[in-house]
Amino acid sequence: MVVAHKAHRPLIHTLRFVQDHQESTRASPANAEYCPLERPRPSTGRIAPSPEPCTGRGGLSPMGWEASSDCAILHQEEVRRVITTTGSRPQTLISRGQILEDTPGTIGELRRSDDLVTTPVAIARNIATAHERLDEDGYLYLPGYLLRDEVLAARHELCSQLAEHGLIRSDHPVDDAILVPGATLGVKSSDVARANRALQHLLYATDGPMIRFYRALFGEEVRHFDFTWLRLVKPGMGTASHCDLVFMGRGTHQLCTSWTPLGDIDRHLGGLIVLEGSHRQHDLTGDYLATDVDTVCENRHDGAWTGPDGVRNRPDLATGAITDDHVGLRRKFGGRWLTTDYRAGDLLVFNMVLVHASLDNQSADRLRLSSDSRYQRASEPADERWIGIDPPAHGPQSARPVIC
Ligand SMILES: O=C(O)CCC(=O)C(=O)O
Repeated sequence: MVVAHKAHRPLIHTLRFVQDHQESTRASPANAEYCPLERPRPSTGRIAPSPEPCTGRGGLSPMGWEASSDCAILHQEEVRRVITTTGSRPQTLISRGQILEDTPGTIGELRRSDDLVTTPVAIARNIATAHERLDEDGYLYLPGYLLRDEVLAARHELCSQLAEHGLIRSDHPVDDAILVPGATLGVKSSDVARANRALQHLLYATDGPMIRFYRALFGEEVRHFDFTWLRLVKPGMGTASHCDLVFMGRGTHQLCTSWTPLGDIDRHLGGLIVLEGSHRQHDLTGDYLATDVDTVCENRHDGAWTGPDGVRNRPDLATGAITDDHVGLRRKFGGRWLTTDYRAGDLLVFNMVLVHASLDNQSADRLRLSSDSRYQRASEPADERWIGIDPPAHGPQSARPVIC
C-alpha cells in the first residue's frame, strides 16, 4: 500500500484533468491499449457558435481548466466547416478541435539540434552541449538523424499490415495510408508494432542510430520499454496535452521519449507540439506530475477500478490528460507552442515533464502514422507496466491502491 501524496487531492488548484466519461464508463482491459488521449472529443456542449478568433481572458478559473478560456473547442464537423470556409489556410493549426493562436509570440518552430547531433559519432563529441540543450529546452529536435530509408521501410511494412487488417485502402498505393471509411483496427496497435520487424529494428537495434544516441546520452547501456506506442491518427483526431511521467513514473524518472514520424508529417497532417519552457514550470505542473494514472483510492468503492455507478474510482485520473484547451493552457504557461513540418528520418526526443500534445489531422482521408518509444539507463529501475513480452500497460490490471 502506498499513501497518496497529499497533492493528489486538490488537483484542480493547478491543472485539472479533462474528465472523459466515455473512458470512465468503459474501463476495461481494452484500455490497456494506451491511446486514451486521442479519444474523440465529447459531443456535448462547448460548440463554438462561430469560428471567430478567441479573445479569451485565459488563465485558470477558480474551477480549473474547463472554464479557463473562452476559446471554444469545436466539434469535428465544425472544424471541417472552419477549414472549408476559411479556404483551409494550410497554416491554420488546430489541436483538439481548437484553432491555435497564430502570432509570433504564441506559436513557433522547434529549435533544431542538427548542429550537435547529425550522426551517432557526432553525439559523443557534443554530448555536453546536447545535455545542456535538453535541460534548457526539454527536448532535442534532430531533423534527418534517422535513416530515411529505414523509416520508410517501417512505414511500408506498417501500411501493408494495416491494409491486411482492412484499415487502409489497398486499391491505392498502401504507403499513402488512405483510411477505409468507418474502419477500425480490430487488434491492439502495440501488437502491430511488435510484429513490424522494420519498426523494431528502427527503434531498438543495438547498433542502430536510436540506441547509439541514447547510449551516448546516458553514458551507459540502454534499456528500452518493450511496449511501443503506435499512433494511427485518423482525420479530425489529435492528442490532448499531457506529460509522460504520469503514465510511466514507477521506475526512474530519467527516461526519454522518442517521437518518430513514420512518414512526412506536415502541420496539416498533424505532428507533435511541445509547450515551450513547460518542463521548468513546476509551480504549475507539480501536483499533476506527482500523480500516477493507475492509482485507485482504496478507501473508495473498496479500491475497485470502477464503482457501482460505473464511474472510475478516480475520475480525476480518467485519462491522464491535462486539458483540451490548448489556447488557455499556453496563456497560463506563457511560452509558445512549438512544432514543425516533420519529415521521415526526423527524431524528436523529450523528457518526461515537458507538456506536449499534437495537432489534429486535418487531412480528408489519410492516417497520420508515428511511434513513440522510451529509453532509460539499463542500471536504473524500470516501470514494470511497460516491460515484458506482453507488457500489462496501464489500466485496471496495473492499479495501485493509495489512501485518498
Ligand atoms: O503522437 C501523438 O499524437 C502523441 C505522442 C505522445 O503523446 C508522446 O509521444 O508522448
